[in-house]
Amino acid sequence: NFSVSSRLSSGYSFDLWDPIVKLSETSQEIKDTADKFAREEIIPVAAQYDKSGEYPWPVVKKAWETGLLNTHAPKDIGGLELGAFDGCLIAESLSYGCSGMMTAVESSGLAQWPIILGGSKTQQKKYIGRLIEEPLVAAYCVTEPGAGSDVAGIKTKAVKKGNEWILNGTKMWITNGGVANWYFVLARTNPDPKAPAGKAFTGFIVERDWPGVSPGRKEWNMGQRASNTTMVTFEDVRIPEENVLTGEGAGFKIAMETFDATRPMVACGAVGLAQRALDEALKYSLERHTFGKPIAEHQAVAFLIADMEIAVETARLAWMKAAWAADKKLPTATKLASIAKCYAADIANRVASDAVQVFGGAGFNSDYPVEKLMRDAKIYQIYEGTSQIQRLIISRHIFKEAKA
Ligand code: CS8
Ligand code: FAD
Repeated sequence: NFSVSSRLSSGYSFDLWDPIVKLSETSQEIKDTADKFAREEIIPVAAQYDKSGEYPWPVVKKAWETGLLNTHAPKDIGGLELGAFDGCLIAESLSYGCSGMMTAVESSGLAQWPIILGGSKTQQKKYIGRLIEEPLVAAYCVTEPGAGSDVAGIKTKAVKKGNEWILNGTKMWITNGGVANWYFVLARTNPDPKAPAGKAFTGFIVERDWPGVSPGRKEWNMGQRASNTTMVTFEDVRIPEENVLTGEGAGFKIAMETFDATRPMVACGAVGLAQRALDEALKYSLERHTFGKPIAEHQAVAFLIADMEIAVETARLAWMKAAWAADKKLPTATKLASIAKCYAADIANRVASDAVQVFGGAGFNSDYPVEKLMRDAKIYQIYEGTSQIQRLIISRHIFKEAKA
């Protein structure tokens, strides 16, 4: 019962931006492929996966065959080495189809970024190469039951014994936790509580099949139910030295740098969802009649839709600037990523809620598409750093710039 929006089928976005942003031929091709995938492979099954909560393996496998997975993998290990901008084009389209499926796909990308940024060629070939060769996914394990926003507060620890590290701890809310082939895991390796965060943590690559690795049950979340969220427990897991990223103590910075590339991705996911909510509301407003005319002709409804359009356009510009800064490795990339993520998350929530309003009673019902969009939107203000944490990062940067 998801309808294909006329704006998606007619190329809903980039034509409007031509005076500002002319996509390269390759980027346009990437976007067209992702749009087609969303239209043909995701939209028809999104409601079904939302209801069942099953992991959408057939869709993930098809996305892998189509080349929409692992797109940031370096060229010398067989990847496309797409930058953040092109990755965002894909994520926005996938999220337009279903943000839960986008999260399932892009979380595997999130797990690969620490290895792209801090991994050796051998590690990249072995672990990212595996994902290129087979339709498998990975997961990024930082958050714990006791610490999410405060990454430096995590308790999972790894202790060196000979040529190995022994890992113990529990990670929580891990996307792809139950379906991943391997995990990026951040653990404390310096027990001294006074050690600075930038030196106290180490990043490891941990295989799902190693003894002591146990994913928990799938969590039943408010929205994005096609994605898989679980606890993952590590009990005396033996990690060979060759699976350490960069070196002892480098983990916190790798984990943070990763977000510079992936927060624009989360922002564009929120924009894809908001665009979908807007398109659905627009269509409904032209069809539904009250007081003898389409509700679109009531100014209160028309202005609601105008505000949605303003919101989507501006949030899209925010992710574009952030992704561009990430690709250019500009010093402002971290701040811009947080601005885009924070702004787009708030926009997605407002637009989805307004779309429900445009639908009236039907908006509150799961036979119509906007109820799912409203449930799916909430997580954008929470994962990859809450909206409060984005404001914390932005304010820290502003004051640092002011004092410089
Ligand atoms: O704790 C940090 C933070 O970012 N918290 C939020 C946590 C978060 O975002 N978690 C997300 C988990 S993953 C997830 O949710 C996936 S959802 C599914 C995927 C969906 C895909 C579509 C903080 C609050 C920003 C910082 O914490 P502090 O403890 O205050 O540390 P700092 O003093 O700021 O920094 C310590 C050192 O690290 C360096 N640093 C910080 N940020 C960066 C970046 N790049 C490089 N290095 C960084 N961005 C900092 O410079 C410090 O190093 P020094 O050498 O000491 O100067
Ligand atoms: P807390 O840190 O306990 O925060 C609780 C509240 O306090 C929030 O409103 C927060 O904004 C506020 N708060 C905390 N500190 C401050 C402060 N200093 N100033 C102002 N307000 C503050 N993590 C991963 O590592 N990998 C994943 O793949 C992953 N996927 C996720 C998928 C889902 C569906 C969910 C729900 C979470 C996922 N997470 C993942 C975890 C996610 O990143 C955290 O939930 C998030 O960072 C917040 O941490 P928390 O839940 O511990 O909240």
